[in-house]
Amino acid sequence: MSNNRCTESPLNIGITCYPSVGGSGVVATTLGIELAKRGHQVHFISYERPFRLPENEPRIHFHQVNVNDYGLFKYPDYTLPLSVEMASVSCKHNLDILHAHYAVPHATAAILSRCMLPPDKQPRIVTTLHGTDTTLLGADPGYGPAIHHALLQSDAVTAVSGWLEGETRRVLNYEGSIEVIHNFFEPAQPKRSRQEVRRELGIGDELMLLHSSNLRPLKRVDLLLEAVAKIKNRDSFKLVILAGGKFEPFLADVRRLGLEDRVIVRENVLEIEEYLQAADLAIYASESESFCLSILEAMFFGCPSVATEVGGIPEVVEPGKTGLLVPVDNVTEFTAAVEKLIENNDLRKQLGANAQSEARKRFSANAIVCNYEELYKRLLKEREPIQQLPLPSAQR
Ligand code: GMT
Repeated sequence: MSNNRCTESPLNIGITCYPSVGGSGVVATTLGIELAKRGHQVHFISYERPFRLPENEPRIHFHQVNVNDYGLFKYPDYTLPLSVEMASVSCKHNLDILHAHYAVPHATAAILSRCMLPPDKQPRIVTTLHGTDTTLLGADPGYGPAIHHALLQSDAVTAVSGWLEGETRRVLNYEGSIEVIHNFFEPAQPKRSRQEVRRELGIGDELMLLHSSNLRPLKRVDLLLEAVAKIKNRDSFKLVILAGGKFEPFLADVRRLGLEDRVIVRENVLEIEEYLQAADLAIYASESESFCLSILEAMFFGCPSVATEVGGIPEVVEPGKTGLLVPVDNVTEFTAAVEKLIENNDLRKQLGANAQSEARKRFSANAIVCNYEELYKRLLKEREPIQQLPLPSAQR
C-alpha cells in the first residue's frame, strides 16, 4: 500500500457502481473515464461491465463480481461476493481509494472489504450518495442503520446536491461531514447529424420534446403524458422518450390520451448524444430528484427544460434563465410552461443558449473532476505516517 506515495503521482482508484442504465452508474463511469484520462489507474468492480464503459481504454480495468445463485437461499446475495472482490482488487492492485457510488450495498461492501485487509492494504473509502440511497432506502428501517453505519465508517462522504446533503442529515440523522460535489457530464461527439436523427424519428418542422429516464414511478411519466396531451397545438411537437427500460406499461396511457402519433419511443439508447442534439425542449415531471442528470445532459446540447421544482433540480436549472420550473403534481402549470416555450422561439433559444453555457461553466468534467481528485489526495495525505520522533536513549 502506498502510504508514503507522493500524492501528486497517479493513484490506483477502485470504483463500484450499478452498471445498468441509471444516473449514478453514468456519473461513476464518466468519473472513472476522466480519472483515467488524467493518468490514474481505474478499476471498476461490478456484476457487469458498466454500459457506458468503453473497451480497451488505457488505464481502465474491469473486475466482474461473480454471484452464484445457490438454491438454498431464497434471495441471491451480492454484498458478500462484492466485498470479497473489492478486497481482492484492493490487495492485488494496491488501491489507494475505493469509491462507492450509491450507498446500497456498495458502501457497506466497501467497509466490509476493508475489514478483510491488513492495515497496509486498506484503501481510503469514499461514498457518494446519489438519491434514493438516502431518500428511499435511508428511510427504510431495514436499511437506514446499515447506511448510517457505512457513512460513518467511510473516510469521506459526498452528495450530488446540497438538497441531498440536507435530506441525508434529516432522513438518516447523519451528523458527519458531507461534501457536495455536483454531477457533471462529458458529451461525446454525435456520429450522426441533427437532421439525420430527426429524419429517423420522422420529425419535420415540429419541435422535438425529449424525456429521458428509467421511467420509474417517481419520474411521473403518467403526469408528463397527461400534460403533453393538453398542449393545444398538437401539430407543433413530437415527444421522444428515451426509455431506460420497457415503455410497454405506458402504452395504454398513450392510447387513452390519443398520443399515438405524437410519442416516439427508443429503448436503451447508448448514443444518447445523437438524440440530445436533435431535441428542442427537455421535459421532466419527477416528484423527487436529487439532481436529474438527464436535464444536465440536455443542457450541454443547448436544450432548455421544463421541470418540476423538486429536490436538487433548482441547483441545476435556474428558472427564467436556463429553463422553467413548475410545482410538482400540477398538470395545468406544466402544460402552460411547455406551451410558452413552444410558442416563443426566441425565449426557448435564449434559455437553451444560457443552459449550454452554464452547463459548460459549472458542470463540465473540467469543473468537477478536480474536486474528486482533491478529495482523494486530501484523504491520502491525512493518512501519511506521522514523522517518528527519535526515542529517548533510555527507551531504545
Ligand atoms: O436514486 C435513484 O433514483 C437512482 C439514481 C440512479 O442511479 O440513476 O438516480 C439518482 O442519481 C442520479 C445521479 O446522481 C441523479 O441524477 C438522480 O436525480 C437521482 N434520482 C433521484 O434522486 C430520484
